[in-house]
Amino acid sequence: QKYKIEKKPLLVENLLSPYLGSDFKNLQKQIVYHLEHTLPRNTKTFQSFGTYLATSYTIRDRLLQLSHDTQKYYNEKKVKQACYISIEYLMGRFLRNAVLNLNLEEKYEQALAGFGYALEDIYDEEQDPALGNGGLGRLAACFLDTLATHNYPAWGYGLRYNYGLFRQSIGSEGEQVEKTDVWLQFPYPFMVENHFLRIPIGFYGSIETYVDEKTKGTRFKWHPSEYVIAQANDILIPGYGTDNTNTLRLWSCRPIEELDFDKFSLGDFKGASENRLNAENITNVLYPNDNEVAGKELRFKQQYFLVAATLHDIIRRLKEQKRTIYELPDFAAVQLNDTHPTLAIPELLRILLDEEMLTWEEAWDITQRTFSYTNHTILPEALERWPVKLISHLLPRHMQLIEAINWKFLEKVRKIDKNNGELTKKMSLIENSWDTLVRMAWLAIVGSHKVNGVSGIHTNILKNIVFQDFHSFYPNKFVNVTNGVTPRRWLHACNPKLSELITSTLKSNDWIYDLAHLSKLREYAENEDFQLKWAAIKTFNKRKLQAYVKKELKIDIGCDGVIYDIQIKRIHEYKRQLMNVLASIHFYLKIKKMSKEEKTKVQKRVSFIAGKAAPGYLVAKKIIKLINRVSNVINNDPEIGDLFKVVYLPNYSVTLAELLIPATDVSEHISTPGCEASGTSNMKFVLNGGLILGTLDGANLEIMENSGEENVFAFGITSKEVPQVKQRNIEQGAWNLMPEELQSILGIIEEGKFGEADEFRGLLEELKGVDRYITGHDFIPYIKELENVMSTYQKPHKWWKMSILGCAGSGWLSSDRTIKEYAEKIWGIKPCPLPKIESDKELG
Ligand code: GL7
Repeated sequence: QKYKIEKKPLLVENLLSPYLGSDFKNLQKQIVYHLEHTLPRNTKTFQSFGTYLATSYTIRDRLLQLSHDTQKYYNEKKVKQACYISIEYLMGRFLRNAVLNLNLEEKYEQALAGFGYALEDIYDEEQDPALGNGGLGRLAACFLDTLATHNYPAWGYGLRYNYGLFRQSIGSEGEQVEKTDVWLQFPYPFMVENHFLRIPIGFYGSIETYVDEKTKGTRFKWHPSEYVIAQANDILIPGYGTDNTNTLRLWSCRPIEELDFDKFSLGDFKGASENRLNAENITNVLYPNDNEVAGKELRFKQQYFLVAATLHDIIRRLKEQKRTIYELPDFAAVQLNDTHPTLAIPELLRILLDEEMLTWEEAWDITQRTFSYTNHTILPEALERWPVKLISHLLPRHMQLIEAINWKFLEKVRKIDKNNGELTKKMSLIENSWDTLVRMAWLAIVGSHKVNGVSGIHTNILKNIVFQDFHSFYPNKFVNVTNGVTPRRWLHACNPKLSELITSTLKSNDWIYDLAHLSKLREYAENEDFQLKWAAIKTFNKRKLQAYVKKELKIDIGCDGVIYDIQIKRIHEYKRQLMNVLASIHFYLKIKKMSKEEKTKVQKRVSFIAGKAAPGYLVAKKIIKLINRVSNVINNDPEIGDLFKVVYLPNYSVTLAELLIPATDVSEHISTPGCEASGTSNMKFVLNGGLILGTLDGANLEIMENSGEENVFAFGITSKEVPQVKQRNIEQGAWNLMPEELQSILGIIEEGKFGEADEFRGLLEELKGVDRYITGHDFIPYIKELENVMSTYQKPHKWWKMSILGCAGSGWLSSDRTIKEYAEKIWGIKPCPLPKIESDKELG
């Protein structure tokens, strides 16, 4: 039985467009209209893909209308808005989310049923736009959903890459194979190309110096020698149960001149389109690195292109409201999502000084009040530093301004530097090491009024270790805002049965936009009847995954009584997928040694791993290969049968996560403590009744606080203890400290049990030598905790109680809570809901 959600009239229906009525017959007319006029197909050539496109265009119409109303209203009210600049957005599929947020699911179901289609199948026709790598990009997408749902005036700004994150498959040797993600080969109905908004962006060139007649002061002007055009592409973001519809504006790059006609006339056809190809290059591809800097000139160009177009747009919108540039910090709070958009700081300064003719003091004050910066990682390989030479060449005026910022900043530092310039050197925005480099994080800190980490432990590490000097210098600048995830996509949409059970149990669906309501589930944690329902939903979701594995990988896995143990995330040494697969070898060998009798007592388990490796990250690619080789041996060993399986799922994506997370019994978040800034998938698993097997790192710690320590399978040392262990590894050699069990597993790999002995030598040498991620040290506690997971699973009452309590404690993990904190602590923005116009007649 389906729970009926209260219907709220859409503002748009009351205003003008009877065409957009939401009666199912009206929806059918709209779908047929698009089928015939936009695609164009006809009712005889109806197929699922065409139906998906036509259906999506009807949603886009509705959202366009709502977004016009929203912008008009925000402009009238002159409200302050958040502008989130991020070089990545990992949005996931759009259609289901929009239909649910607009509360139109039943109507669309009915409309499509009339054409012989199930809405569920139509959802599956959509590609998953992968314009991001991992957590950082997915967080940005969750934030957009929350901002719209809670009626915050907000914009997202990013890049519309021609090619998203590569598609991954697994080759015959178990290796990762990468293919280009040509996501724009078919139209993407949810992105509206905005041809009216084209902004010229300059590069290279020279700086002119002149005397300002009025003030007699020296002024500068940058004359770029090359220009490209930034064109806006808007994705409209519906909120759940509200008319407010925000915009994610993605810039794509176009040439100033499409075709060089002179060259064309001379027969130089290739040269004639050079301009276009060079320009398109800028937004051609998403760099596939996660937690690592690519360091390529083209990436730097992408970063500048993004911020220059964005600031131009923000200032244009400010001026449209007839406001002055001095009001910028009251008009927009600009959030820098990591250091990738840091060039916004010198760019704004340039605009204010060279174009708006402000004084340095005025310009710097406005800049600092406008920006704030989120740090997402402390891994040294991810902290951006760009060569001064490269910046000077590409953006000469910006380099000059960075030097000026540094000069003025260091003047203040010198006053407190008691140690022979040591502090000044440490805090300088420009570093002299193997090259002269600009430290982007330092620049972001100095140019912002607030800097935040993304979990309690991460912010503490920032304050006390990574940015310690800056924290002493600016004691009020650093704040924590723990990450969160949207319960719309990550529970309501991806796990409809659980959503229904929660709504019917709580007799309200308020939890969908106020997740704290989940705490009321606590009283059902030990209720047998509720536990049975809860467990049945898990089984239902596991069956779906089981069918997927059979269909896609031709592997038979069990379901009832089998633990689904899942680790899904980018492949990275610090995330320790290697430790996971080494443990699988351990359990495999253990089962092989068992008698028949002993085998009957084994808790069955499937260990799933999914995740991509950056194409240039060779160690991570080796780890994928090892997992696949191990999986091949274990899954085909008749002595093991269905007792244990290892399944590597290729091409991990948001869509795959939506299938996996609801089907998980236990998920692994086993990073070396101190390395995972937060992690956000851990939150999604808890929300869906999955238990966590994890280390004392990132948001795992906050999950333990909120859901109860006893409801998490935690193991291992604290981040504070890690440096000592590392030091011991260096001094004594990790091999000498390694437990025997692990030594013998490494021996078996070296003997060539999983392919040629040489294949994995590099991986093993690291473990035996320094073992930077302390796998050896944590191996035994990890195995023990896994055993604890398996024995707990055999006590269903305890297991389901833990699962329900985990979920009940996850109110804190909502991105709605996160955004409220940003709005209050950092941005100073308030919700601005569109007024509801009461209407007694349903149009359509
Ligand atoms: C990350 C962190 O690694 C991850 O722990 C965090 O949850 C996420 C969002 O804050 O940001 N930092 C980073 O560079 N990437 C992340 O996923 C790619």
